[in-house]
Amino acid sequence: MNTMRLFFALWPPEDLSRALADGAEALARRFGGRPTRRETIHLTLAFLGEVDAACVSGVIDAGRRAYAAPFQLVVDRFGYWRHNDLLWAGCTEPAEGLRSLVMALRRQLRAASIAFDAAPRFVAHLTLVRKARIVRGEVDMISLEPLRWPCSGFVLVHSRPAAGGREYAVLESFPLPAAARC
Ligand code: 2AM
Repeated sequence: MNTMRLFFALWPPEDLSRALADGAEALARRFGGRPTRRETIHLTLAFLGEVDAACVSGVIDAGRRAYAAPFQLVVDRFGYWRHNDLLWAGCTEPAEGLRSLVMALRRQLRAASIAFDAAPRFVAHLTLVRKARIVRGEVDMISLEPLRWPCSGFVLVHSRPAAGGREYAVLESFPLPAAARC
């Protein structure tokens, strides 16, 4: 079977990804680990994993049916997961609009019988450094100047192996219509 590794994501505008990439490099200098490259910084909405290439059009249709209104995120904090040494940026106040979008996507994927990784508690995060080494509580001491992110669309991404890691290609973009009802 010919498969493609897919996920739905919010892709930050360049000014935001640049600020986050600068932050990632500074954090990696301080705590070690591998900073995320600017062009790959994103916020995953739903991770599908390996999908039969013949089913991709069904995935795109599910994305098109996932209606939600545009919203704004404020990226204003760092977080750290010890189980996978992942240092990330996220939001103190997760936007209701983001939750609605994730729920709408999950509904449409389930309705189309498309499998995805559905953690019971969705934690919105942008991975900044992998394999970082941080002492407990240390991450709460690092401040992040709030970054405002107006979100007016999301994307379906194809993750492919590449020299030195993975590369991401946007397969399809989905605008969030201003008149959408949640
Ligand atoms: P991460 O940054 O926390 O590793 C592409 O791999 C994207 O999908 C990443 O943002 C990754 O999150 C996310 N993702 C979610 N669940 C995943 C899984 N089970 N395996 C790999 N990536 C996953």
